[in-house]
Amino acid sequence: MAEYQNIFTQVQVQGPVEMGMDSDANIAEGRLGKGGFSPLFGLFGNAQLGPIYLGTFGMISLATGAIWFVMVGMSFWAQAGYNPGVFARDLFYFALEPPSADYGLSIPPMAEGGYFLIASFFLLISVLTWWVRTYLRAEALGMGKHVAWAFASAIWLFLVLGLFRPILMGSWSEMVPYGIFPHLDWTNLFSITYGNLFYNPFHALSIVFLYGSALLFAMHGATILAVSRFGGEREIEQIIDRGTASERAGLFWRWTMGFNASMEGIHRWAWWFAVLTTLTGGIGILLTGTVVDNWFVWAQDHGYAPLN
Ligand code: 07D
Ligand code: 07D
Repeated sequence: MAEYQNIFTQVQVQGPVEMGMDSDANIAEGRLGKGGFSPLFGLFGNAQLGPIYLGTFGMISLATGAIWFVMVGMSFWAQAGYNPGVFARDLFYFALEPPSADYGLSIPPMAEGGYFLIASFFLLISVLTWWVRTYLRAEALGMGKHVAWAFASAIWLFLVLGLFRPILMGSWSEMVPYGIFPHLDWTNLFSITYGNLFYNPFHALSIVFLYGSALLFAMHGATILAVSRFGGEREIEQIIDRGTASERAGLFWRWTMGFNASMEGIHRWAWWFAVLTTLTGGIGILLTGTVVDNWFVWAQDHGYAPLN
C-alpha cells in the first residue's frame, strides 16, 4: 500500500471510530456524538470527525462568540436597510465602529458605541474561555500547555489592540472597528497617524518572526514529506535506529547549510517564531501613542531615519 510517494500522494487512515484512551484520566467521558468518517476531511487531515468535547467553557465560548457575531451581523443588516441584495453587495464594507473620542472611557448611548462595547465584551469572554478550554483539554490529556501559551501570545496582541492600549490612551475610540475592509482602514490609519509603523522596531521584529514562521513551516513541512518514504512519521525508530528518515532529514540540512535542527528542536524553533510574532507585535502597538507619538521622528532621533 502507498509505496509510491510524491508531493501529491498521501495515506488516508480509516477504521472503526477511535474513542481515545480511557485510563486514569477518564478522558473518554463528557464527549458528544458517536463520531463518523469523511473521506473529504481525510484529504486534509484525519478522516474521523468527532466525538467532540464541549464542556462548560466550550459552551460559554461558543455562545458568547455567537452573540458577538450576531450583534455585528445585525448591525450590518440594519446598515443595509434590511435589503439582502445590499447586504451581500456591501458586506465587506460595513463597519460596527467604536465610540467617538468624546466619550473617553465612559459608556456611551447604545447607538453611539454602547452597542459596540457590549459586542466587544462578548468577544472578549469568547476568546478567553476558548483559551481556558485549550488549557483544560491539554491538562485532561496529561499534555504540556504549549498550545495554550502560544494562543496566549496571540491573545496578548488582541488585548493590546482592543483593551490595554485603549485604556492607556484613555478612550474606547482607540479600539479596532468590526468590519472586513474597515479594520484594514484602521490599520492603515494607525500607521499614518503615528508616523509610519515601518520605523517601529517592534513591528520590524514582528515581521521577522512572521516571515520566519512561513520559512520554517515550509522547510519543516517539505523535509518531513520528503522522508515519508522512509517512514518519517514512525517516531520510535527515529530515536534508536541509524539511517532513519529523520537522520536523513537532518543530514540534508547539514549538507545544504551546515547546520541542522533536531527532531525536537525544530518544533521549538516553530513555536518560538510563531509566539514571538504576536509578542513583539503587542509590545510595538502598546508603545504607540503612549510612549512614542511618531515613529519616523523617533527613528531620526535614534539615528536610523534620514534627517531631511
Ligand atoms: C487562516 C485561521 C482562520 C481564521 C479566519 C478569520 C472572523 C472575522 C468578521 C464579523 C489567519 C475569521 C474571521 C471571525 C469575522 C466580522 C466582521 C488565520 C486563519 C479565517 N483580524 N487583517 C484578515 C481578524 C487585525 C489585517 C482576514 C481578526 C489587526 C490585514 C480576517 C482580528 C490588524 C489583513 C481577519 C484581526 C489586522 C487582515 C483573514 C482580531 C493588524 C488582510 C485573517 C480579533 C494585525 C486579511 C480583508 C486570517 C484580509 C485580514 C480577521 C486583527 C490587519 C477577516 C479576527 C487589527 C492587513 N483579518 N487584523 O486568515 O483579507 O488569519 O482582510 O484581532 O489582508 Mg485582520
Ligand atoms: C491579530 C492576534 C489576535 C487574534 C486572535 C484571534 C477570532 C476568530 C473565528 C476561527 C495577526 C481571535 C480570533 C475572534 C475566531 C474562527 C472562524 C494576529 C492577531 C486572538 N505589516 N501592522 C503587523 C506587515 C504595514 C500595522 C503584524 C508586513 C504598514 C498595524 C505583522 C507589512 C501599515 C499592526 C505585520 C506591513 C501597518 C500591524 C501582525 C508590509 C499599514 C498591528 C502579526 C510588507 C499601512 C500588528 C506591531 C500577526 C502588530 C501588525 C506585517 C505593513 C500597520 C508582522 C509584512 C506600514 C497597525 N504587521 N503594517 O500575527 O503587531 O497578526 O504591529 O508592508 O497591530 Mg504591519
